[in-house]
Amino acid sequence: MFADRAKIYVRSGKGGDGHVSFRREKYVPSGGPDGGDGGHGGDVIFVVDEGLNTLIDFRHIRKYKAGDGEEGGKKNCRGKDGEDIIIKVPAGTVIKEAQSGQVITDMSGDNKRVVLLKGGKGGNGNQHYATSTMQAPKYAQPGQAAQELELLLELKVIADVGLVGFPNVGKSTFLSRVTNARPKIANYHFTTLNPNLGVVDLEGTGGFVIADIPGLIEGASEGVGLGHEFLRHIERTKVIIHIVDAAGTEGRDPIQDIYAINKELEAYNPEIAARPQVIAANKIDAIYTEDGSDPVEAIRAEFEPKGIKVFPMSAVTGQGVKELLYEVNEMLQGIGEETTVFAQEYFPDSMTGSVDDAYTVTYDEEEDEYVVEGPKIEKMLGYTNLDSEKGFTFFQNFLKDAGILEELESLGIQEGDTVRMYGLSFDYYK
Ligand SMILES: Nc1nc2c(ncn2[C@@H]2O[C@H](COP(=O)(O)OP(=O)(O)OP(=O)(O)O)[C@@H](O)[C@H]2O)c(=O)[nH]1
Ligand SMILES: [Mg+2]
Repeated sequence: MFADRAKIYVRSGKGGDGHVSFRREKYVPSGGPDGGDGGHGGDVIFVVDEGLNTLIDFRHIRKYKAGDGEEGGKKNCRGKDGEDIIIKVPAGTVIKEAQSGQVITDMSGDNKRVVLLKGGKGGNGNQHYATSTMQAPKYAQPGQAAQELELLLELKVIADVGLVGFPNVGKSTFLSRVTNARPKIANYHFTTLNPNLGVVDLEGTGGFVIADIPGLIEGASEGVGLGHEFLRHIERTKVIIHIVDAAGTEGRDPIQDIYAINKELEAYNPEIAARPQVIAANKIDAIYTEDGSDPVEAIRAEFEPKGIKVFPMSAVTGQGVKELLYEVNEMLQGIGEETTVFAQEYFPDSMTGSVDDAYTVTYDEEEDEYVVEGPKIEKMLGYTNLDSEKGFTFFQNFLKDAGILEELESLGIQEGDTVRMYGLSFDYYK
């Protein structure tokens, strides 16, 4: 398991309830309503932190909750808002809904700050509900509910060029030679466990970013070695440098190696396999063959007819490295600027506003009453003066249009039965 995937739970803050209270004044027998509004719940906000490059922090803390809004108080006192929670992630983090795996947002490019879950709105205090006919409203609006989601965070680094190849072929050596990055280099397999990024500062060009990833081996797509999950880090790259040990220092045949790696790329994602590729025939300083044949020529003869260019090089001595870089730069120029950005597939309720439409209709056996609840109902109750005939007709029409009457009927409601909504009760008549 790499530190570039994490599953976390997030919850926004609940809105504080509105308050019911009445003014107490000397010589005034019963004052007007002065119940304050509830505070808003805190939002769940994701921001990009350029200083981060792994999701390791999310292995230790898995639950992230914003603060709840406080209840309103007497004397029109508004409840305190709940605190937002700000979650910092590295650039290139793709946020998905955990169950479906669908993308909610891709924290890359200009997308540096996203309100993923909005806090619930605070409820209105009873100060809002006084009307000429209802002087002493005993109703206040409850705060909106909190929202929660299980999220999958996946880091897909943003680089122009990806390095692929077997372990030990010299990927990290190459990165350290051509960029400012200083990855670990060692003569054993799987030295690299997390991706390394480096910037190539090539004379006369704008430069580009290279991602060095762990080595692949045959069967990686079935989980052999480190598996192939980390290939997600080259999903956004435009060009692939396929590094092969042309000297065959571990006894493998370079041509077979190239085919084996390409097969693994294909198994992970055919789109990556189809991306423009160049072959870096590395370790030419170590080539020795008994019959004097040139393995680089063999690689060329095999792959150049397929349109893949082959560059002999030594990442250790630096021989041939410049030629390869200029070719890659040329390829990048031809492809243009845009990086792959993952489009939104999953829409949390609070991003679309549809949370306001939700309502429930239930039957309360104990009280022998039908209960209608939901934020939209509350809102309507808040706006409507039910004491006036006009207001009441308006509210009835709303119940009909929203499909609530139909639901009540399907639950078996009879004329004269009681319907309860947020502290208001009335009898049902057609
Ligand atoms: N002779 C020679 N040795 C090289 C060359 N490039 C790399 N090496 C050596 O090969 C070994 C592996 O190099 P790394 O750069 O760590 O290889 P890697 O592909 O990043 O390996 P993993 O991270 O394990 O996948 C080290 O001992 C390097 O010194 C080269 O051009 N010539
Ligand atoms: Mg390495």
